[in-house]
Amino acid sequence: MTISAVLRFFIVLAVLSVSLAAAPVRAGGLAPAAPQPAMSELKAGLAVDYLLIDALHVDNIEAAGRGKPGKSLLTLNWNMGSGPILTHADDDQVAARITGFIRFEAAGEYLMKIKSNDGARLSIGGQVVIDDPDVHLDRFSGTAKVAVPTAGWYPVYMLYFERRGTATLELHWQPPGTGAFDVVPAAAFAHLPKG
Ligand SMILES: [Ca+2]
Repeated sequence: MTISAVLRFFIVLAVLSVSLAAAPVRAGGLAPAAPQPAMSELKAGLAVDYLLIDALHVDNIEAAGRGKPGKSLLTLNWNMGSGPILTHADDDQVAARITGFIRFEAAGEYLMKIKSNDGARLSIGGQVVIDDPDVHLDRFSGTAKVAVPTAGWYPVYMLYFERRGTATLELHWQPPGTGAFDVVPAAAFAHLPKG
C-alpha cells in the first residue's frame, strides 16, 4: 500500500469508530427487584459509599474495596464545578459506589443517558446500560435504549469518580410516550436502609 492508501485506511477506521460510538446502545434483559420492596421500607434517594482514590477508570473503584457510607443522594442531578463531590466534603479524588432502586412507571423503551465528569457506569436490573468509564470533561454518554419488561422497582448499581478539576453527574431519561429528555425525578429513586 502507498502511504496515502494507508492514511485513507486509518481515516476510514476513525470514521467507523466514531459512528459506532454514537450509535444507541440497546439494553435488555433487565431483572426487576425480586421481591419488589415494600414502600413502607424504602428511604428517599440512593445509598452511596465513598472511596478516596486517584481513579482513572471506574474499574479502579471495583478494585479498591467497599468504601465508607455517606449521606444518601436524593437525586442524580449534580453540577459540582470545582466544589465538593456529591455528599462528600472533598473536591477531588473521590469515587462513589451508588446503590438502591429506580422505578419505571410503565413497561416499554426508555432512552437514557448520563452527563458526567469524570467516569460513570450505570447498571440497572443486572445489566450495564450506560458506560462512559474514563477521565473526561463534561459530556453526555451515548444514548441507551433500555427495554423495560414490567413496571416497578429495579436494582441500581452505579460507579462514578471525580479525579480533579470540575465534576458533574446527571442522569437523564425519556420515558415511553414522552417527547423529550428530562433529568430523572427524585421520586424515581429509593433505597433500603442498611442493617
Ligand atoms: Ca474532573
